[in-house]
Parts: sequence; structure tokens; C-alpha cells
Amino acid sequence: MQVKSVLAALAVVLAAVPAVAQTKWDLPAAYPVNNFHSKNLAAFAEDAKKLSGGKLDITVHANASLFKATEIKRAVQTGQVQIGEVLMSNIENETAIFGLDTVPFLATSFAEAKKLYAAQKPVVARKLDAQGMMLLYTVPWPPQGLFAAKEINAVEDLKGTKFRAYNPATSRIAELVGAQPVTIQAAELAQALATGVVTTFVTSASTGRDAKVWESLKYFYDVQSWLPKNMVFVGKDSLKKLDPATQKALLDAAAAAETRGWEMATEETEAAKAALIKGGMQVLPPSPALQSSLKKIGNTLAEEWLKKAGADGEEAIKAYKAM
Ligand code: PCA
Repeated sequence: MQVKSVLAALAVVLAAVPAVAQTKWDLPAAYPVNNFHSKNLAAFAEDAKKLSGGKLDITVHANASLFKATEIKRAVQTGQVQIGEVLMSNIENETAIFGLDTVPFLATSFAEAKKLYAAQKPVVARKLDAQGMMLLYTVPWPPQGLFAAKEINAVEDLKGTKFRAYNPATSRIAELVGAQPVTIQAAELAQALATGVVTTFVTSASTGRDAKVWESLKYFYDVQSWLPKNMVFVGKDSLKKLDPATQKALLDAAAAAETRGWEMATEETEAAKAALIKGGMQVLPPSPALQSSLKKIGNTLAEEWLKKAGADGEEAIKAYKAM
């Protein structure tokens, strides 16, 4: 009798143990669930689960729901979470090389952005490694353009406007055009627009679509000034705790996510502009006067960036120019 009940109890316990020991990871991210970056992250998590035979279970927390955009890198670095996604240039103030892809007009197409990434990658990977992290993959945003409530024919038209910035470079641009910089991350952009906190900014048509900017703004100038990238990175301590086959599953899922993400970004470029037009916005090329003064401001930013980035910057720029 007693043996029987012990066996019965044991059966209950065994039934509660999953077939494979599962590792659960949290992945904080900063952009809306329906944005292509977040969709790509969801597919990445699914691949990692499948390829690891169910051993690695990554939960994606999109839209800054677990950590704010500017807190995610630290959260991974300090081991609060195992893996995360950030806009690389958000941490430019900490290490200048992360902001190479927001130097204006250095790489303005997907083909150029890919080359710039190849030049930037070894330096970025080295920096992350020194901080106990590993770069898994990057995906660009579509080319950046200028959103405005009123017509902008020259850079002077931006003077005094409340200019939304998302990183150090966009803040600096606001200053140089004589606008008021207001740093607002994507998760708060729709609200900032609705309450009139900002009236102008530079970003992709994709983020414009996410924030339904047509409810407040009328113009999108397709300046194509740069293509900033998001990066997904992992804490090395967390990675080391996985068995070799699961580590490989993660890296394979990351490689697939990078290829898929760059394709999604390309498709998103036209789809998002079409959505702006459908929303009632004017999508226009910048006037020659506007474009040439933006390029001058871009030159100032490039000079400032090179000074900040020192030898690391020179290494990446030299590699890029040689491609
Ligand atoms: N969208 C993000 C960063 C660059 C982009 O296209 C944002 O506006 O916050």
C-alpha cells in the first residue's frame, strides 16, 4: 500500500517535469510590437526555440515594456536580463563607434549601409566583448527623412521648432538648425505629437507610420540622411551557461534574423511611405536648398564625430572607404 502511494506521488512529480530542461530568457526591446524590428525579434525567438529543440525559450518584451530604450544596454551588461535589442547610436555618448551609422550622409542607401556595417562591426564587437557582451546581429531602419507640421523649404524653417531627438546626433542637429531639441524615444512619440510637445523631427517613415504621425503632421521630406541600426546582443555569462548545441542554435537563429531583417527593412521603406500618403501626408523630396544646408550640418557632425571616435573611428572609416 505504502509503496504504491509513493509510486503514485512520484508519478505526479515526474509528470510535472518538462521533457527537456528549458532555459528562459527575457529580451527587452524598445519599438512597437507591430514594427518590423519587433516582428523580426519574434521570429528570431521562435527560430531559437525550434533550433534548440525547445531548450531555449526567449520572451520578447517590445515597446519598452520591460526597460526603457536607454536602459536596455545596462540591463544586459549588469545581468538583469540575458539578451536585448537597442538602437546602436543611443549609446554613442558612451562609446562613439556605436554612432557611426548616424553620421549624416556617410551611408544613405541599403547597399552603403551594409558596407558601413561591415566596417563598423569588428570595432563594435570588440567594445561589447570588453564589456562582457557579444554582438548577435544588426538590422537597419529605413533611410531617415524629415517630418514637419508645416512646409520646410530651407533649414531656416526649422528654427525655433520643437524638434524631437532620439539620440545624441539628432539632438545636435536640432541645436545646429536653431530648433529646440526634445529627446523622446519611439514608445512615447505618439503621445508627444498628440500633446504638441514636438512638431519636427528626423526618423524613418516606418516610425512615422507606427506613431500615426498623419494625425498631427503634414509633410515627410525624403532626405535619406542615414540608416541607423538596431543591434541584438547577449551577455557572455548567460551564453556560456547554454550547452554547445543550444549556443549554436542561438547563433544560427541570429544569422537568419540578420538576413531576414535587412530584407524586411528594404520592403518596409516603400510600404511605410505608402502608409504616410494613405494617411493624407505629402511625401516629397527635399528642396535643393534644404538638402544642401542639411549636408553642411552633416559635415559638422562628421567632423565632431571623428574627433570623439579617435583611433576606433579612423579604423572603421578607413575600412569603409576601402570597400
Ligand atoms: N526609428 C527610431 C530610430 C530610427 C528610426 O527610424 C526612432 O525614431 O526612435
